[in-house]
Amino acid sequence: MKKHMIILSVLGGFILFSCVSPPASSSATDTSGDKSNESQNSFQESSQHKMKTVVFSENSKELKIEVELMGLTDITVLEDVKASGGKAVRLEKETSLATINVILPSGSYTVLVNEKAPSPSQDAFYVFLDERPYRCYPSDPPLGDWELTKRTPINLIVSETTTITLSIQPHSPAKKGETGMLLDYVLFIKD
Ligand SMILES: [Ca+2]
Repeated sequence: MKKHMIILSVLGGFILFSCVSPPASSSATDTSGDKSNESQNSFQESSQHKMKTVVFSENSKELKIEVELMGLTDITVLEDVKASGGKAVRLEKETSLATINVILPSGSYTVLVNEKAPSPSQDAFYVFLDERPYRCYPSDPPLGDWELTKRTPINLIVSETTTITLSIQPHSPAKKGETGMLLDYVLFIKD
């Protein structure tokens, strides 16, 4: 009789355990589901951040991004003693592309590029802020030396901290630019 009780209570325990077990395991699944969502999100973030990211510090007045340190496709990096960091790049192919993510706190910004254009037919290129293209070029005719693209300042207003993708290409989908110019750095100035 005692044996039966033990067996019953063991069975009961087992049954109780089996009854409790499904919700327990399903709640465990839910939890792990949440966790896997979280890790998926952070994975998406980290895979997004495989592209280099720079941060415009809250208290800074400006951020200088060396073009040679951006993610580069079909671009040659050149030594240039007059360039910032001693290096610059040449946009030399139709497919040349430089990209980086920039985290900007709220504020209004002017964006300029330090450019050396050898001729008026090798001076216009595009800066994309996310998907939006801005045609940039230096003085006309270009100096043939380093100068900021002050003729084509890009004005940008950010209402809250935002990550934008900055990319540089010769052309925009709507209009052709040119190739053959040298680019040194992109300057974000907080207005
Ligand atoms: Ca540079």
